Amino acid sequence: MRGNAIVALAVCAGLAGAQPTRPLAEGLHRQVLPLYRDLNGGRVGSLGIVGDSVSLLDASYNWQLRNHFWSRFGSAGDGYLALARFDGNCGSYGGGPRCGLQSIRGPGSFVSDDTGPWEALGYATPDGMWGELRYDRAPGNWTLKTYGREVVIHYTRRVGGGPFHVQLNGVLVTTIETDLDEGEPQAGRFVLDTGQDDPNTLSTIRFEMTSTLPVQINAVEMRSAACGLRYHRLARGGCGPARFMDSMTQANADLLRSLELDLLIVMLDAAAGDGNNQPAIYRANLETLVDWYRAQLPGVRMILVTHHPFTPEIGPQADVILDVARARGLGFVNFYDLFSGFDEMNALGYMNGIVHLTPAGGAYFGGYLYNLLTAAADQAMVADWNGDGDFDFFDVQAFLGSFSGGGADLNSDGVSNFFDVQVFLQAFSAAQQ
Ligand SMILES: [Ca+2]
Ligand SMILES: [Ca+2]
Repeated sequence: MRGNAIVALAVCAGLAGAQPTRPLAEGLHRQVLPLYRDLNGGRVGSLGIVGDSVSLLDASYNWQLRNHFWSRFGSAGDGYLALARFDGNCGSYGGGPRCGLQSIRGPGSFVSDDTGPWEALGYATPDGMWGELRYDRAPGNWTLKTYGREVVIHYTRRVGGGPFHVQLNGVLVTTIETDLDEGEPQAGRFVLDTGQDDPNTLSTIRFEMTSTLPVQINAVEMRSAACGLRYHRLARGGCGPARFMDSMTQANADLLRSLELDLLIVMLDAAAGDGNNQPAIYRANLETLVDWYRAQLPGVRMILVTHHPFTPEIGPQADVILDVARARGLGFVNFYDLFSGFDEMNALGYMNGIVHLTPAGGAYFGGYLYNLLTAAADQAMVADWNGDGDFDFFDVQAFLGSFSGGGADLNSDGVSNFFDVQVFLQAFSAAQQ
């Protein structure tokens, strides 16, 4: 009896003292498969990242992640980029790689902030960001220099909106009407063919309003003539799930669908409206937002990523993110447990201030995430042997068929033997997790 009691006590003490261990990654294989199938198949792979300033700034991990994809698979263009206060750079200034366009704002042109609370015009956009032309004695106008063979102009149609001209390299291309008779704002888009096949040459696009009515133009989406990765920046500084919930609108849903995403990464910590470090409120908001994306973007795979450990408050949020991902069968990536905290990351030269990343920090986390996603994808493509997007018995059957036909040399040593079976089973087992 006494022995049993001691054992029971020890077990309880052991449980009470045990720290919950979060995996560094989970459930990635299923999520990355469509993106890498497109990329490996010589098609366009479309990736969006919903995030805060950590997924916005030019030195950050997101551009470095994109560059890894570009160097292996090519660039399908610079993607969606909002016309906000920070609209990237062309590589001519700033601390990071090329991340966008060159904006020459004329009189009567206004932009949203890139940080903090949403304004009403932002409800129609994925990141709360927008540009607007207004009439102030003269028609407002705006000139952009963009990359890409095609430039998709994302504007908003709304009651009271006016028409605007689109010029390409000084020549009038079209006049777009943004008025609606009634109802909620709607997503509008115009695909402009620049005729420019060189992905590194800028085209000059000019918008000019043609009445006294305001015109809302939110973003350009830059599409190169080539295949490869197209990365869409969908981030806004200082915002968590509660802020992004302002954009759970029909206009934004239609805009997001038009990006034809293969994979959506969500990396949001608790910010204003998320309960001031009360994990239950953060959880409810994250669930609401993630479930809205899942409902509006059926078939788009999703990975939830924690922040790096710049503050211990990220820890409980990492637990929430893992739970939310697990309950929905989404992917999970855990930056939080990669380092012990700010001091360690700062000593490595990764921190710019107390939250943001230096170019070295951006390079580290971008490279780390790329390797993680790519390793999962390499296994996923082996595990889904019959190429139907699922990992199941039929893949085992199909693999054994290939194996007995001598066509399963997975380790590239010239023969199909037991070691190739091992590679397949390892990939298949990892893909099930
Ligand atoms: Ca399969
Ligand atoms: Ca072999």
